[in-house]
Amino acid sequence: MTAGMKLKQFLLHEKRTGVDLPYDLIELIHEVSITCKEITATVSRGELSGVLGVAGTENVQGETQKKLDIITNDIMVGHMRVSGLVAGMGSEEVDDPIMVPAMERGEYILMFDPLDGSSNIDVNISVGTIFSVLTASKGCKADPEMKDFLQKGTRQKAAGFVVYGPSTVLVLTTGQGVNMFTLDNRIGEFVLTKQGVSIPTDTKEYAINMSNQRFWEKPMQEYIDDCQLGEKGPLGKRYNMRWVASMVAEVFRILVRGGIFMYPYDSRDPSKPGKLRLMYEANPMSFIVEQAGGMCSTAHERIMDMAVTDLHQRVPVVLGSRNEVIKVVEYHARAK
Ligand code: AHM
Ligand code: MG
Repeated sequence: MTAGMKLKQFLLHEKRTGVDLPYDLIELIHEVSITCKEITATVSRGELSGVLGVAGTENVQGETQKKLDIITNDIMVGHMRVSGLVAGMGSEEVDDPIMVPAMERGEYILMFDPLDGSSNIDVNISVGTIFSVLTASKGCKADPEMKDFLQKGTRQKAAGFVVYGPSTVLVLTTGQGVNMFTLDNRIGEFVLTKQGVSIPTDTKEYAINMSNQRFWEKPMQEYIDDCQLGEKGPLGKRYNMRWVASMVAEVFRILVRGGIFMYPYDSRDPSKPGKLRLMYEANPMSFIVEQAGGMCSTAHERIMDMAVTDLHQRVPVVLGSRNEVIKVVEYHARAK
């Protein structure tokens, strides 16, 4: 009966069947999805829109910004600022929390990476938008405080991402499992195409940027060495490897057919224990993966339980098929 439902129809249907989904949260998710339609339209024009290449600026993390990082950030901020649904926002591309004027203020905090995997944009490989929804403690009555932005992953009310690939797909959780909605360009709507996504418990496929191997912790190096030994090694199976360098595409693949994705601890710079950011990459992806029956860890602790100290905090990430993530955690535990 739910097959073919449009995104908002489906969320309203879930509410009617007893799921705890405030109307404002449904509206917020719907508005984010509209923003992502604008982003996919912009991204898919590629060279035609003259927006490929670097912008000549750096974000707070010292990374070179692509023109599309800035354009997509402006699309999201511009749209959500006047939605009447958010009190503040946190973006990968903006150093400080973004406050919303009092008359437009809503109940929620929206964290987002407007264009994840943007190093891939010029070479025409999938990119995406990741988002996480938190509540503001004072609601729409006052500006949110820093503590409202720095909430643990377990406090997320919703999380999702949209992958701009051969098709544009929105992956969403509100804490009741994971559903996928494919953008039907003929009608301009995200339509439910997969309900109750479940990640296979076991896998033979790993994703990691091998060029960083010498900077990883010893247990991570040992785990990957053992993967490469295949069926003759201690893990007893022949693995396959993938690396897209777009987390949205990697997590999408894991949701569809299982796998393990790692961007592990890296010793190069103690202030950057990992590459990925907790608030708008690791936490939302963890919420989605856990809701699909997978597991997410730094290799030492559950990501969604981590204390938050900084809007742009970086964390090591190991996520995917449950039994494989457990193995990586065990390699690290044995080394203690
Ligand atoms: P970004 O948000 O600046 O695009 O960085 C995050 C991306 C992830 O999507 C991906 O997993 C990783 O960076 C790839 O990193 P690398 O280029 O080191 O392989
Ligand atoms: Mg990113």
